[in-house]
Amino acid sequence: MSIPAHVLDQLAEQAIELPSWAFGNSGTRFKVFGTPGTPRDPYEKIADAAQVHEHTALAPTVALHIPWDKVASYDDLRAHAEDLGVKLGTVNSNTFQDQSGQLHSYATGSLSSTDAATRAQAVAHNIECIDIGRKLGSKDITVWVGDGTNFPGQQDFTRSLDRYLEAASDIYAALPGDWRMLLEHKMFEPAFYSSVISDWGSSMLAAQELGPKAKCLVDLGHHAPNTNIEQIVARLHRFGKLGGFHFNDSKYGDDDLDSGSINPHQLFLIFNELIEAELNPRDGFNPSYMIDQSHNVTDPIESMLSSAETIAASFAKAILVDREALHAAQAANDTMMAFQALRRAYNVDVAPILAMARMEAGGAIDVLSVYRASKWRERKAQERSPVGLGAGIV
Ligand SMILES: [Mn+2]
Repeated sequence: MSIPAHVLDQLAEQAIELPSWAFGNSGTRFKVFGTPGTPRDPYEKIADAAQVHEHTALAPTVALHIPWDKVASYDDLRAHAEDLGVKLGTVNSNTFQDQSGQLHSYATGSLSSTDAATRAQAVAHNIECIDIGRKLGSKDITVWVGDGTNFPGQQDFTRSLDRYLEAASDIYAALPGDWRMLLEHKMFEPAFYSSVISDWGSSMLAAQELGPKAKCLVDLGHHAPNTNIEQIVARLHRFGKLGGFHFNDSKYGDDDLDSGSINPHQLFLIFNELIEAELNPRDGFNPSYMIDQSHNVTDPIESMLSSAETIAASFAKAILVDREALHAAQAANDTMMAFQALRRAYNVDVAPILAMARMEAGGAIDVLSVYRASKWRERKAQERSPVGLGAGIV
């Protein structure tokens, strides 16, 4: 089969960002199990992430989470990443946990707290993240708050949002000119009755109020089951507010499973909307593609290799959609042929195309086999002493 050159060109441009926090030990609220060779610090997390880029040629940047990834010298951390062939990307703030030594607890809220000093502390933390990001070469800060309630009447919906918006605008004011503030919504957890930024509507309204540098980040697992996420993507793009993704998958209500492992068709339909969006840019089109998933029963590097390949496959299939046929069928209200335009592309086995793209980019043809043959995990299990079991998944 001959592969159209434009398909390989577009695949070569795809870049997926990996989260540093996905390479550590992970688990559920019930138990975190240790695995041999787990990275002990941000340097080793970046080394593991660089393995994914080495084999897939698809993951050139690593997102950091502050304070988990705090180090003594950010210039040194940046040089370390670049020595390994990757760059540092988005910085993520954390006001959903209390850090040791902090003055005010986030137990009842952070940016939306009723306590002004707690809000100020959360704002200061986000501004510190921006300062760290400037040293790292970042251009985006992702802000997710766990703020919300467990009881009707616990807080006033409107006043909570007012407090959030006022605090978020203080963070926005500290953004460098070429930065973006990505607002991540999540329907529930840790709050189970209401969340302050619970859905794409709240996120978009907040982003519109904050200003043009505020965009919305879509974490696939942060919606009710069966939500039409591809339509949300189209809506956010229509109003110039699509900032990026956290890719993962979900069967019930989690945000932890590997990208495309449960519903690869949804991932394809999202990329189909992204291709349409790119053809019709509104206020720019520059979403970031990050993975945010939790690996409890696999080697995180292997899950990332597999997930990067799955995301690239969805993108490749979306590129292969005959857009002329699709648009003509839509204009003629020929429902079956419009559907078939998508179905034909979805049914293409793109594995050979992806292998060709990886080979041309210097990656491996069979990423998992090459990674296993490298014995990276076995070597790291020897080199790295076991770490204490942490937790914390956004
Ligand atoms: Mn996320």
